[in-house]
Amino acid sequence: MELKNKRILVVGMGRSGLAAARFLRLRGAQVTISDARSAAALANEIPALVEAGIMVEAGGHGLLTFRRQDLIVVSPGVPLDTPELVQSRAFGLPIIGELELAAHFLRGSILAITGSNGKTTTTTLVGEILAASGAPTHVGGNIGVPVVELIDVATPQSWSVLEVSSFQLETVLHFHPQIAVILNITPDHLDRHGTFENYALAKERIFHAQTVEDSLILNAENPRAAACAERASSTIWWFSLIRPVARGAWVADERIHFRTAPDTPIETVLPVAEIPLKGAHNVENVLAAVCAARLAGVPAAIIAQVVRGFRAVEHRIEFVARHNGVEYYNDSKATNVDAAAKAIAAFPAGVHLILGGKDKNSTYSDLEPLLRERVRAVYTIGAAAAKIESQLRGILPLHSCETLPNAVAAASAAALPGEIVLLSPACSSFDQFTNYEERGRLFKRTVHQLTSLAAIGNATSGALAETVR
Ligand code: UMA
Repeated sequence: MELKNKRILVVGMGRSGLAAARFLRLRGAQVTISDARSAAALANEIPALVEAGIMVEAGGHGLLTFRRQDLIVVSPGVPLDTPELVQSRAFGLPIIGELELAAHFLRGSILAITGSNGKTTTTTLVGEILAASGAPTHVGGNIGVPVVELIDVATPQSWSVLEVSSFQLETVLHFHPQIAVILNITPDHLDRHGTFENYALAKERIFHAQTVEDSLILNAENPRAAACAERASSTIWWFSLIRPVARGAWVADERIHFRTAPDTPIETVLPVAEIPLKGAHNVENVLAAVCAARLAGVPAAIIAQVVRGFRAVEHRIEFVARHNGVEYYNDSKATNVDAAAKAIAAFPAGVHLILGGKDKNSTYSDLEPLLRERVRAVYTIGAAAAKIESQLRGILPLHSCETLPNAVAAASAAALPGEIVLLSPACSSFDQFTNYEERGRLFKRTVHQLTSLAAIGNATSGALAETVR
């Protein structure tokens, strides 16, 4: 792809757009970057962009700005039906995302992971396994490091382990992973994709450029992910939590096994009990990682060693504190109903659950069986609170808390020793926070403040008791 002197518009001045604009400018393109946010809101970004010779449009997207271009690079969070993009498409302008841009320049092998849930944990784990095997490894994508930033560090020998989202996949054409993983496809982002099928079709673009030489790893127990086998030209590998697979990884006799074909010897990788992560969904993530890493040539012993030492990624059922016998878990990354269901299922009973945020056209009543079985009460926050409460009324006690600190305080006051306070909101964070990380950090801070205040309270009353004596 020739970039020199090309007029290229980057839409969105977030992590992805800023990285794309800098990359394009360094390759000699005439770059404009446009963002809906005001110049004041972008005051930290604009001076460096101007200094680098990038033209900046802030406070909205001008139709003319979109007309005078050879190529448009759109950030993942910008919907493709944004009017300016619809118009540009009508004029025949090519519109791609940063992942597709990077795909033209990234050297070495690509191992890409998508799915509605588990992407970040699996990507991090696979990255750690490959690195432990001695392979030059770089991790990026939706996990937070724009893929264009890997272009300069990737070599023909290296692996780029990429977390890829439906938003990023929507615009790919040349993106060609040698190993692709679809962990699961369950409803998410319906506000953006409109229908579940559209969302699933965006996910399917992960194998669009694959051939029989490439591997596609699918979850045998997730119907929509498994259905991809019929639709891909790739060589299919499976993983299953409940039954042996012809080729791939599965659980039997409480242990993880792997084989390359039905008639090849079975390798036993490690006992399930040695996986230090909560929940059956995390066993699925490990199965996918085992399969991907074996296909990338890593011996089973190294995989087992890294899995044993792996800790929960921040904001994914992350243990925060134990106080008065109550355990607090931060699962802020659970931005859809299925992710929250998986987190609830990781605890047998006694859960005080904080739900809410920005709704994504989700159905919260899908949680009913799990709520009845394991959850004592729900504490709602954010813009989706009224919808959640209307769908869950009569199932269990509901407390409208509006804000996260209120919810933590209410849940902590109600929880008994042996019970759990879990933030697993089933919504995105954008109504009250910049992102799910900020929401998770506030949860942790609030829990720590609460527990340290209680500790100070205890110490003070202890000192008082001594004085009285
Ligand atoms: N913007 C516009 N016009 C619009 C919409 C947005 O100008 O119509 C601007 C916003 O004002 C903002 C910028 O676009 O300045 C934000 O762009 P973005 O939403 O694409 O966010 P980035 O900071 O570029 O981060 C993106 C991914 N964000 C999304 O997909 C929403 C990050 O994934 C990713 O880590 C990063 O690129 C690097 O690859 C986050 C995410 O929430 C974690 N992903 C979703 C998820 O996991 O569910 C898919």
